[in-house]
Amino acid sequence: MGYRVVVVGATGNVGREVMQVLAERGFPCDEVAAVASSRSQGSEVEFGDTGKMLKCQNIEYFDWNGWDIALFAAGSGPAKQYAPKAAAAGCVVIDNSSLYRMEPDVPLIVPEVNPEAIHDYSKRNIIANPNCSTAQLVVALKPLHDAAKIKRVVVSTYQSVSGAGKAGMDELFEQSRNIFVGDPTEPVKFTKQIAFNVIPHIDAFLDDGSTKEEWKMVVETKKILDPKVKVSATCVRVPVFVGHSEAVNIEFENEISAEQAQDILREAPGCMLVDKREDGGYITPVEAAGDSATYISRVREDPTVDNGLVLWCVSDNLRKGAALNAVQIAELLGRECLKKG
Ligand code: 11C
Repeated sequence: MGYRVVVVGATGNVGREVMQVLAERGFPCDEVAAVASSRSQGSEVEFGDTGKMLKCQNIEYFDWNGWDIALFAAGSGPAKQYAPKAAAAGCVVIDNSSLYRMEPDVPLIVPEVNPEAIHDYSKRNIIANPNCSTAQLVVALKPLHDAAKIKRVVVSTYQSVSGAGKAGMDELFEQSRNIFVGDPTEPVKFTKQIAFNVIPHIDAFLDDGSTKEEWKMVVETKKILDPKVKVSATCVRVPVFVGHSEAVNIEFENEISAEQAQDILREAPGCMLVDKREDGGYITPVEAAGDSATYISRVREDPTVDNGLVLWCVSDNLRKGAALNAVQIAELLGRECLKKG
């Protein structure tokens, strides 16, 4: 016996990936409903590569009763309006938006890092999925924190345009083509030209000069990993279609060598160490796209601080950063709390 699962935002970048990951991992679904806004009502989405087509239902009229789990990938607006309705009907919501992440009675979970938080799901029947750049960061940090206790992290991100949705991907494609054919177009989705450029700005500016994306990395890392860890983040959009990269500088309480860190990361859940210290012996986003792992390369000691390490971390932002992590939460919920059969 399996679960009755709803995918909300089924036609978007993350929603489609959720379908793919559910099918690929053989998540025990008795039934799957594709739900979206009225604009997508009636359009069809494929359940993974199974050939099974699902017709999108309009979220405004969807009856949540009798459904076990709803994976929301529709942004904060629909999450605000519909997640409480689903939750009240007994359907556990796993929400990919930032709306509920920092609410104290909503667990924010990366299963490799804080699986124990799953037991708090019943406080609101809502579980939050972290921001993509946070998810891959904490997967890499957790085993190192367990080994030598992290004091401070300084992270610079190189985030792909798919983090800004399909419109972001279309803008990079079209802008690149238009520049090549000598007919450049003005930016629409991004604030400056993204083709052949980098933009040190993701999400809204805050009063202290940081951006909301940077703030999310700080507060979410604390909530998931350890509130004592200090984080300084600079988030940058780069002209890459899929896959976020991060240069991470870590200061530890206790001694840890690069070799020890490599040994730990080689075995750590969700991590894949590719660190050959030679030409091409590291991972780039093009290679991580479509994959489930958080890749780690370029692990080395930082001689400018006591107990310091530097590393490079890359993951598919639509998978570990969103859809895969959400499905892993659903698997954890099934194993620990909503047992069937
Ligand atoms: C980006 N990280 O790359 C963002 C997308 O809070 O879930 C995801 C935003 C979020 O633009």
